Amino acid sequence: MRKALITGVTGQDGAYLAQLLLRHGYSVYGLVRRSSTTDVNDLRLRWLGIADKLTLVDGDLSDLSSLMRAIRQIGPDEVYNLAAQSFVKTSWQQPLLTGAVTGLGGAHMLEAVRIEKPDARFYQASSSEMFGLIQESVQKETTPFYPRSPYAAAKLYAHWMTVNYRESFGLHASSGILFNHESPLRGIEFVTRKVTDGVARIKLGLGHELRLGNIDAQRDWGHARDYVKAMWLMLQQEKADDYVIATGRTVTVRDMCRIAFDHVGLDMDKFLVIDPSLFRPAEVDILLGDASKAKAKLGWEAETSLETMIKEMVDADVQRLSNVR
Ligand code: NDP
Ligand code: GDR
Repeated sequence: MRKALITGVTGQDGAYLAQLLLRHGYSVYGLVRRSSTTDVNDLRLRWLGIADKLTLVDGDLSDLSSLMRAIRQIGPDEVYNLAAQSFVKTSWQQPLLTGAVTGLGGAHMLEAVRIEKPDARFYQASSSEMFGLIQESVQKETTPFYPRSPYAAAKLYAHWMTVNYRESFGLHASSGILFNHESPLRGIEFVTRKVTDGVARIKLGLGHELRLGNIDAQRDWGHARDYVKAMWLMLQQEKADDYVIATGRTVTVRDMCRIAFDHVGLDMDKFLVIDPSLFRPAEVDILLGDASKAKAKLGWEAETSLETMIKEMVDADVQRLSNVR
């Protein structure tokens, strides 16, 4: 039985990836950091009905010794590094923590693999945020990077370390440059989930407005369930490489929001409030990915439309909030 270790297993992608790997017959291990509320940190795994099907091991990305111990004990065939301080806006308030976890944490993982299990295949969760102030209207693997936040700068460091460990030490290390991907398991602070939760609250009479920042920003949004398949496919290739994963369609926050309001029959213009405090010190105005390399080499393509995904998220939030009323 193949063994996989996922860091960030309690997050959105970690939960979906664990589900996918279990379906493929893997023995799945998830790294979790210590928390005072251990009874809620596996909420997403429970939502997917897989909490009792994987093994959780203690560790923190900022503590190299805990990562080395975990890898030594498990002896994984595949390691997926998904853990990060992943909220871009917080990275301006906690730039050093973001650097330590999202950036240096990636190097810690690479070191732990190189020292303890150099034949393991390694996946690094890189991000379209690295393109930042965009240099080409459609971004692909060869597009120059220009990070616009402490988060993006930290991701860029981990990305180049992944490339460097592949080239220097021959590690089977791949980096997925994933564009935004969402789901009902998305953290509530990210804009799609904030919108679907807000719309559900208004629909149920639990809220009266939705406050957003820059609604002119454009993103290439896909579904997390589709995107974790690409992560797995990258590690099934004979040669490690880097891939852009995207839908090839970009939409404004405003239009994404309208899909959610329309779905429950509400007029967005009556409830949407622009709150300047939600604007960022520097913005990534538009992202649009070209995933043709992933299509050609991995046979991967996005399957879920933005409309289908937003409706699924609104419905899940309506159901969740109806249950707690
Ligand atoms: P989430 O924010 O949902 O999950 C982040 C995970 O990292 C959580 O499990 C969290 O644990 C864990 N974590 C945070 N800090 C540490 C630490 N110091 N040590 C160990 N674990 C830690 O992120 P997503 O699932 O959305 O994203 C997965 C990865 O992909 C991230 O690296 C993200 O930056 C990247 N990415 C995401 C994209 C997206 O659109 N979703 C796009 C491109 C890249 P806890 O539950 O304890 O907080
Ligand atoms: P992003 O996602 O920063 O692209 O990073 P987020 O959903 O936070 O923002 C997307 C865009 O929406 C605008 N926006 C708002 N965003 C939030 N969160 N809240 C608001 O109220 C709001 N109003 C407008 C933002 O300014 C931005 O332009 C995500 C994360 O998952 C990263 O970890 C990942 O690397 C990238 O996607 C790809």
